Amino acid sequence: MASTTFHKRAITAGLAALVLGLSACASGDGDSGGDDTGGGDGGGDLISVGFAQVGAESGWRTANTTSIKDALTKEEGFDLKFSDAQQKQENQIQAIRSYIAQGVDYIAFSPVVESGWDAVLEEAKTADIPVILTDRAVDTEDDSLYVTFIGSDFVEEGRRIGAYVSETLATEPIKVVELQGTTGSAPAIDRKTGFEEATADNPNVEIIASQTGNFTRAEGKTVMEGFLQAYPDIDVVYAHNDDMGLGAIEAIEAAGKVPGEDIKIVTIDGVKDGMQALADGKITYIVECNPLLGPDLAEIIKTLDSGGTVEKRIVTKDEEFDQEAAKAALPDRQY
Ligand code: GZL
Repeated sequence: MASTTFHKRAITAGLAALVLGLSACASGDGDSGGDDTGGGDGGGDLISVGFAQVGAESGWRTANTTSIKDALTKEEGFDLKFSDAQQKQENQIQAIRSYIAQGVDYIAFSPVVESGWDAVLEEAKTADIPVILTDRAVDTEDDSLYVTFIGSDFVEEGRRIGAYVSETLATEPIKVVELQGTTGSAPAIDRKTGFEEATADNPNVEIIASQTGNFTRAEGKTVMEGFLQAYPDIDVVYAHNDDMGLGAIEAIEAAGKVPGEDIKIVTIDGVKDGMQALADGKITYIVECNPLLGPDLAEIIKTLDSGGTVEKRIVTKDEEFDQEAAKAALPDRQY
């Protein structure tokens, strides 16, 4: 479904070009003269973008931040304003309000949780500032509050890792513990949904415990320590991201067990530390979640700024890896 947004900059561009053209015609000297009235007409005018990032909770987030900062540079025509919300929704809302007050041309953000955004997005809409969702979605009845959402399909990621567990690991009864991502976040909700869908028909798969580790290595380790004390017969850990899986490895080894042998770990993301653990046999399988959204975000903004249209939902592509595939991919991996 295409979405059309002729942002004020694009209209201004047209008007500015028209005025400059007329004045040049009038003066006959062909010199447009005067200041660039902010029309993105190549007159050195930067596109100002306010980006409200979730935080710096994981290797994935670090790679995502790097990708955005590397893509939205002054050389590429952007004036990027960037904030880190430390995984707190109130900080993201505050940052978005600050960008509105500054009158940026565009706002982009990765919503830390799905709900509670309508009010601030209404304020951005009233200020005629287009909003682009990256990485995570919002739960809203009014999809006019954002122009597009670019990110992975988290339900599909859950289905893919669930299919691997069901088809490859659950050839006999297995007890699974789940390390969920941030409570209320789109990836945590959807990855759980997809995994349950993919394993529902296999009676060998028993999910005996599920708890949030908030996407961090430290909290993943703490929750896994609790699981190990409560459940002596865990066969598989399903971690919603590599970082919690890496924390689980620390807990499993501290308990005198061998990750990848006594307890198998499957994760989502595919960041370098996770892929290395997979190559080393401590993680058993990874479904990727590509964090390199910066170039796509830059292209989307440039398209909108020139009066173009973009799809309402842009799904990024994700690979999946076993140990051999990880060994092959590691040397050239960008993140
Ligand atoms: C997924 C992203 C998640 C990652 C985690 O797109 O929102 O947040 O899977 C990160 O590593 O913390």
